[in-house]
Amino acid sequence: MSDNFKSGFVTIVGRPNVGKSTLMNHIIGQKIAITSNKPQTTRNRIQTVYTDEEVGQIVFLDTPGMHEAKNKLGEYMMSAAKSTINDVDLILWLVEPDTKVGAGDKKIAELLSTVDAPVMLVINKIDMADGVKVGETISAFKDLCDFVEVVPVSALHGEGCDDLLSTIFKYLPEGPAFYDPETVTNQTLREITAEIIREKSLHALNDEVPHGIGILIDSMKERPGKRPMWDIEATIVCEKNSHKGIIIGKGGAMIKKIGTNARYEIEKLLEAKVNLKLFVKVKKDWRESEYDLKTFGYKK
Ligand code: GDP
Ligand code: MG
Ligand code: K
Repeated sequence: MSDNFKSGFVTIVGRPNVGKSTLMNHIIGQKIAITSNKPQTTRNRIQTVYTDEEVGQIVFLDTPGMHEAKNKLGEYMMSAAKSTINDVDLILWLVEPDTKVGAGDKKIAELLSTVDAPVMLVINKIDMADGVKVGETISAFKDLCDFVEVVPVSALHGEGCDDLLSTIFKYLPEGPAFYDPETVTNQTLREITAEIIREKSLHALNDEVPHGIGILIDSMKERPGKRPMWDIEATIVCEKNSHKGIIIGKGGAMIKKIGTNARYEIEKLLEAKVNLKLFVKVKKDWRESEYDLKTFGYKK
């Protein structure tokens, strides 16, 4: 490690679907945070670590998209975003290239004006941007907030990501690494496995089940023997009987698709064969209860 090694915490804020998880995945180069077209699929406090042994270490706190609270889950996510913002050295505000400033953005700006950490405007999805619109978006957002930098990127294709990383390091203090250089996340295998199943479920279900699913890993065991092999049982929890039907699908087609896609990803993660059994359970109003939020992984 170099003499003036830098290290610090960075958080990404922005509306749902602007590409926060995709950016994390690109920077780390493997799948950690889940991505989905459906907003609010990212749990709080997933720490993702990027290390350049010559330069420094960045610990990203992947926050959920900030939004108006609609129920307990919403409230929790808003307060999680608030608490993250106060603990970081730098904030990235991610926006899409063609964005009109909305009420939510004004709220984010208001929140950011109360913290000391510098804020960087990151324009994502420039692969699908029109230059004029980008210019308009930048000036509209500059009226809201005092940005230290404006950086355009395409998280999906990786354009601008190296520039983004070196710009981030400019704003981090000198200090030792928090994690080993090999570390990419603070999540356990169990948590990542649940995230993978959640992601595959949301992708397969598209918009059919309105964002109310939770994933429970019931058991996860490595089978003794020469060949690496894991047995995993997990339950997809939903709010209504009608949702259960959709998740199972005609003749079990949907749950089979979710299982196949998840198993493929989990096998790569564990570098082993995986025997995955999925169950579906209805639990009404689980998103409203504090206890259930903890059980389903939204812990404080
Ligand atoms: P989050 O809710 O902010 O975490 O957003 P996600 O990372 O889940 O991304 C939402 C959607 O935008 C996904 O379908 C991504 O594939 C897509 N997306 C993310 N970054 C880019 C990008 O740079 N270019 C394009 N074209 N799509 C992107
Ligand atoms: Mg996300
Ligand atoms: K998302």
